[in-house]
Amino acid sequence: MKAKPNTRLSSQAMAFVLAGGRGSRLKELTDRRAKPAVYFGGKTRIIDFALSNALNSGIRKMAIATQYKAHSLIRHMQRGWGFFRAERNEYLDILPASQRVDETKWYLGTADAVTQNIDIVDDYKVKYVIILAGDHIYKMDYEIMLQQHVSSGADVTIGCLTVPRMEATAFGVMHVDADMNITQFLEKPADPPGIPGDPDNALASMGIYVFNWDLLRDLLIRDAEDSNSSHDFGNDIIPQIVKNGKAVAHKFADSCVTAGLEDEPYWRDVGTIDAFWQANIDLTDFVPKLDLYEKSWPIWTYAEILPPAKFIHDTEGRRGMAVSSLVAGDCIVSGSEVRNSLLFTGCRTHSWSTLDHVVALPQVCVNRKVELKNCVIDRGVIIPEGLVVGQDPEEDAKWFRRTDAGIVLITQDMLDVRAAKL
Ligand code: ADQ
Ligand code: ADP
Repeated sequence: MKAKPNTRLSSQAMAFVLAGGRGSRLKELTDRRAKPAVYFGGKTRIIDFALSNALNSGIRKMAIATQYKAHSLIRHMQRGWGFFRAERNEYLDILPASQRVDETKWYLGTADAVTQNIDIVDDYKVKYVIILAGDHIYKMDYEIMLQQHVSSGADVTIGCLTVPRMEATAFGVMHVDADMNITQFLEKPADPPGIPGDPDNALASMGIYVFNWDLLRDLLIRDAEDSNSSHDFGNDIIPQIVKNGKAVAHKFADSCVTAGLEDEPYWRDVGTIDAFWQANIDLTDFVPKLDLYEKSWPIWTYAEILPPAKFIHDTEGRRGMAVSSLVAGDCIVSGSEVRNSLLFTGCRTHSWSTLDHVVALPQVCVNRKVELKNCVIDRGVIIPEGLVVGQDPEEDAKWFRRTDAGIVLITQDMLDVRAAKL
């Protein structure tokens, strides 16, 4: 009997992940690392979501274009994603902007990041390319989007979701007909058009695109020769296809993986301090909208083999406890109270301290008699004894970055400046 061929389209597709943007609205969290390398959810980094989606969808060929502050991202990829094997026809290439094509050019725009690596994509010998952003939190089965792309005969299929109209200024916004053909596409419009019949919402591009490689290759070569182009998908390539070809919208709701806890499709651009804090804190909900514990769609990451988290009474019998919180491995909570918070790997909290709605990135040390509320603390920060944050907005803003919503970002540099001035 003849074996059946693999009919999953993902076996003929590669994921090209764009991870080169700056993510400047995350302020000091992206001073030294690119946004996709920012930690999220207690153990993972933001890029793990797009890569795990690709892996879980059956894609075994991936390329990641990096540029801005790429060191911690590259290190993470090497440590956590090095299990792809060429002998199994699996590839994962990290593509830093390395001036391979032209010694004067970094990646100019998102499309240029692909153009500069055309020869590498050619070598993958795939029929479809799915372009992803490396900086969003969501679970999605790309195979379903690939199936729609092939059955509709589109030149490009664009992942889309519904967002409140006034938030759509940060997105590509589209109009579609009854068959989901995109009839209009506006990149980051100042006054986004609403959905007909639903004027308070807009249909926004997720920055996820499926192309047949042959077609995309031709478009990129033509775009590279166009001196008026900014060589960007959202600004140049997509509007051009909408005008001259067939662009089709794919509804995220059709392919999102919700784990059955909530029906609402979950997608977050954790691009600001407030959004980053909120999406992390949301994980402490009794029924979180994003379920990290669901086994059918695991989020893979690099994790060191470390001892378990430990909760101890201090020498005077003060309880070390955490409630409604996520506490990663190698944390020690000693004589302190942690509530509605996330402690990433390797944190320490000491006696008489309280943490309330705090996101502490790896290796944060909270010394004694500290009170922290509504904070994000960068990796490796040592919080000095007696520090109180979250009670006096003026004092918080004097030393730290306090957002309008009252979330306080604390970095070691800020604490060092404070220590030098006090
Ligand atoms: P933005 O998110 O503003 O809009 P952009 O800044 O181009 O798009 O970033 C997209 C992705 O590409 C990010 O992951 C970023 O890190 C990466 N990137 C940016 N510049 C790069 C470069 N030169 N080289 C390599 N990688 C780079 C896009 C679309 C919108 C859509 C939103 C959805 O243009 O239409 O609505 O994504 O978030
Ligand atoms: P991550 O926490 O994302 O793994 P790190 O914070 O360790 O990454 O570092 C990110 C990048 O910044 C690395 O290239 C590292 O060498 C550099 N770096 C870390 N701390 C400092 C510092 N105090 N001054 C300058 N560069 C630093």
